[in-house]
Amino acid sequence: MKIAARGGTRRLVRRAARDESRAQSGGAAAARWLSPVTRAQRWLSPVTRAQRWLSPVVIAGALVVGGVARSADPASVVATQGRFEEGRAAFEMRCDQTTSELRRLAIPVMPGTTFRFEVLQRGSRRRLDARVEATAGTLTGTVGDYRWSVPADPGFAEIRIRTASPPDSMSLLMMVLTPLTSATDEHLGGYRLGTYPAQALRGLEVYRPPRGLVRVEAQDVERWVSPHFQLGQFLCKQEGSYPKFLLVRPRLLQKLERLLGRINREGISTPTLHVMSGYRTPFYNHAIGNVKYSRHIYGDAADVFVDASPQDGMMDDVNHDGTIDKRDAQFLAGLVESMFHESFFTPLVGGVGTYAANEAHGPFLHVDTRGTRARW
Ligand SMILES: [Ca+2]
Repeated sequence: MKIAARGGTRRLVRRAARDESRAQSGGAAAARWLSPVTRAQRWLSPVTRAQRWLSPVVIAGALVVGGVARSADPASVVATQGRFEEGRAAFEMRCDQTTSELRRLAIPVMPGTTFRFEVLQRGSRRRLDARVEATAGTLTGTVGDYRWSVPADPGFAEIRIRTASPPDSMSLLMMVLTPLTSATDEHLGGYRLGTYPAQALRGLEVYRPPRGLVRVEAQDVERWVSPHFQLGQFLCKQEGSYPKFLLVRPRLLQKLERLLGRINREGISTPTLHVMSGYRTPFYNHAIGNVKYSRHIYGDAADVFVDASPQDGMMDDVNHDGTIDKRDAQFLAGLVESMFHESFFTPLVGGVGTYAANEAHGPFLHVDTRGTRARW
């Protein structure tokens, strides 16, 4: 969806920003009574533990042990050199409405469908010959133009793309969704989901209920969804046992990776961002007093902060003024803003909100990719 200059759209954007703002303050209030659980989850989460204790070298080792990537593969060299690597390949992959050069990217697909993707020279429409492999399903296609038959059963599969010229590789984590139609009594696979609003906000496509969600077992939380983010970082904070379900959209991952790269180029060394809140089920979203159209339930919003030095579960003093407050969130918002006129940013346009600390949380930044510009 394009940004339109018509008054109706501007009103909508302002309203969406207000809704999100109200949602966040409601969420903060609810977080106060949920805070013991949240704190426990922070310390018990395998992903958080890994981030807290594992050095980049150990993370690289875990990747090899986990069989996610091989050490000789460019896709696995991220964070092994002691300096920040953006994790971008020398070619592009284009599918549906996404164009990406990230060496890792998770893509949600509905079971039993056909996923078409192209392998392109960066910044051009020229197709490149590639060697493509998939761990499940069937791949067909010719030079740079491929089709993958998505398996009928929900789960994860990997598509690996290798090009000879330029020599590089890419790994797509294909997340075969569990259709939302299989939810009964507001539950999906025993996980409490609640109900998505049946009517899209103002009829907008981005506010239609998702067609399916990603089923996540305990062993899935460390799957890499992009070069510097893992699946578990986006899980809803609601209580419950596995399997859990979530949605994380490629555009959000692309935006977070752009922001992370921008932060590191600013001289702030951090291997990832702390995702305070990623996906929220409609049930959890409602329970914490949020408005029903929050971008978090659609899988393209994240509340984040930099937590690298020290790693203490709080925002760092990223603007180096000796205090940790809303101005640190505003500093990060400024970095997002600085990319606004870059061509790559056009499909990543969305909301940016900054929040001050309260008794439940420190300052943080909200970003989403709703398709229209919203600021608060
Ligand atoms: Ca500061």
